[in-house]
Amino acid sequence: MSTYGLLNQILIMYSKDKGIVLISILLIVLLLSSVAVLFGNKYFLSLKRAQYIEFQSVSLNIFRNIESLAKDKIDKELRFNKEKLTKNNPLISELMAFNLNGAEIIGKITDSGNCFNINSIVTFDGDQYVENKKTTTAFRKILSLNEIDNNIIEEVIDQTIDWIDQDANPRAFGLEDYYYSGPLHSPREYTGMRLLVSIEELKSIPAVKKIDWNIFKNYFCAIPILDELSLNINTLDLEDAYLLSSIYSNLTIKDAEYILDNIPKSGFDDLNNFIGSFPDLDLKLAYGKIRVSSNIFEVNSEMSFNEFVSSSKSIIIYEDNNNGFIISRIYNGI
Ligand SMILES: [Ca+2]
Repeated sequence: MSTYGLLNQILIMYSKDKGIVLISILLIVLLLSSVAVLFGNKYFLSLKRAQYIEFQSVSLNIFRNIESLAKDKIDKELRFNKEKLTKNNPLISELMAFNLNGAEIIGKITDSGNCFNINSIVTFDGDQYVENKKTTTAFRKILSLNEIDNNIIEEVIDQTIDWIDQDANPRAFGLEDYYYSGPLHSPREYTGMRLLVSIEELKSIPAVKKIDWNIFKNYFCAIPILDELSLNINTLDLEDAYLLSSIYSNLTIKDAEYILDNIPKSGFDDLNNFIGSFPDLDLKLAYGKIRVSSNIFEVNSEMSFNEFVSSSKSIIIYEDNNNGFIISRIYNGI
């Protein structure tokens, strides 16, 4: 017998108490529908959670695959064309884009040899990290060009070196654990005592908070290797004039812009070719190395599916024997 038939019978049986029966039925219907809504929400939530967990594990797999695909491409490029890396090399100018069952995946390789590696602010003197004076000179210049006060620049230098070095002695304008683990700092923490793996780590240094973050975002990177400051001239853009100017004592922004505007499409072949192309400029005294190729790459991948978005960033470094190593890997959104 159908529900409707049953209801009809009840109504006939208790026709005298029609009102009461009707109200009871309405109440039951109300109760059942609220239970349904409750179950529905729970079901929807657990479905969402299951979807997210799947998205998370697919993302991780995809990122590993993009990373090894990127590594293959770089391996091949370095095997055949190690001497020079220019802006229009397909390795860095072309995206890797895929669509996988509705998920959009984009991978991009960039040259990490054309930014100011903050870790070059230190060098290793045998048993500890100490200031690299050539880099701090370049650092002073790039921040002065950005109109930062000298006092603040000295604070950023000393606090960054203190964050990396392994002693507990603060430099003249520096800060050590007594500050970071004390009541003035929140959350309480200890200094890194290691090289930075992400430029974002600078955000916890008090003097850095006094400076427009875009300056660090635009020119700096954190490659966790100990090496002097170096730039690949062939992949710099016109916006990198401050960066290029900073590593030469006598190079104005205008001079740097002139150089960047005149990089041949096929790039410079070597340092002499670069210096010889600008006989009127003083390119002798440099606070870092100018290179025409790179051995450090960043691989960025992004995956989006419905409202879920995740991304990853890996840094790959190549040593002289052409073996590539992943030296850092950061995930977002998963
Ligand atoms: Ca120190």
